[in-house]
Amino acid sequence: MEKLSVKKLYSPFMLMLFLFFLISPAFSATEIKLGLVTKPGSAQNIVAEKFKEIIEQRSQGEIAVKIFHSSSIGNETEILQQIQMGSIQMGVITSGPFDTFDPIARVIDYPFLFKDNDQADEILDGPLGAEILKSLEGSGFKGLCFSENGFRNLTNNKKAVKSPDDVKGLKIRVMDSALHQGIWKSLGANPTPMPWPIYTELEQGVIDGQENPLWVMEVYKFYEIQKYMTMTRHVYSAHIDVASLKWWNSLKPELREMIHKSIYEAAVFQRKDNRDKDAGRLKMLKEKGMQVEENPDIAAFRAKVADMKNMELFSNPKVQTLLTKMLEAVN
Ligand code: EAX
Repeated sequence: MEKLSVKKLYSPFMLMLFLFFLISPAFSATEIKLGLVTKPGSAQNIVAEKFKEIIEQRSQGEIAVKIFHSSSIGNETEILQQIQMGSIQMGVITSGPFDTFDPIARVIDYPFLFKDNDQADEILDGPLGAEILKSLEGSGFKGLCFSENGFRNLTNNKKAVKSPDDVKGLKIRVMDSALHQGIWKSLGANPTPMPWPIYTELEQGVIDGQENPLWVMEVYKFYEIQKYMTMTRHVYSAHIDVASLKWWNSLKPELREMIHKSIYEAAVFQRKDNRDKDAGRLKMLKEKGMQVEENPDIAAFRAKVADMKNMELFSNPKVQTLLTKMLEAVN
């Protein structure tokens, strides 16, 4: 057998190979896998695309974003689990499903909390929003900022709904969230938790209705299968834009700052985009034949959920304290 000579080891080829491995990390981009459950054109995907555009340009190739949309890597709860483990780096996820991981997220979705978009921005971009983002670190998430789904409205295929009396017995699909189930139980409906998407279930009548912001009725063509819409605006639905804490802690501070700044810019862009489009959407949904109740008896809806702050759902002291602060801040 031929002996491995020192001369061979130091051959020019070996030297080049060694040098290549030494410097290669400098050339390889950091890939961010980002998960979401909705499709192109959706609120979540608009945030993700904008973030990709900003960060890839700003980092001059150091960061590459790969978007996994349409539940291709799982539903919202499953994406969050992958983010916790660090196999997925980021997500644009509706606030509702976070409450399985940290009940603090419930506070955002408290019924009839924010009076309008400006108030939602002011509070979620301020110190109370920061408390929520910080709290998520306890579950392995780096909460970065809030983008939006928007104010949620009820649709159904059974009857026109003007007051909570009309809701009685309706089978309403809700997100995987104890709070959302609680809200619809308090309103007298029959809430059924189900992950996104839900078109087939609505079409087949497994559920009578659902609740979501206007963009959803447009992008998912719910006007084809839901006759009635009521502008309940019962919950302001945020997305929490998150990263895996494990991954985040492994990044250089400059990179963290760049990511944080870029996702926040994307979120601000998307909130405005979403709001700018709402009037046109309402018009279009009516043209498509939806029967819209624009002035439901909101006072009656509010009265049905007025006691929710005293429910078991909010009994955790950290959650109760934040909810109290929030309710004071919106008044
Ligand atoms: O954005 O599950 C839901 O109802 C969410 O709002 C959905 O992801 C659409």
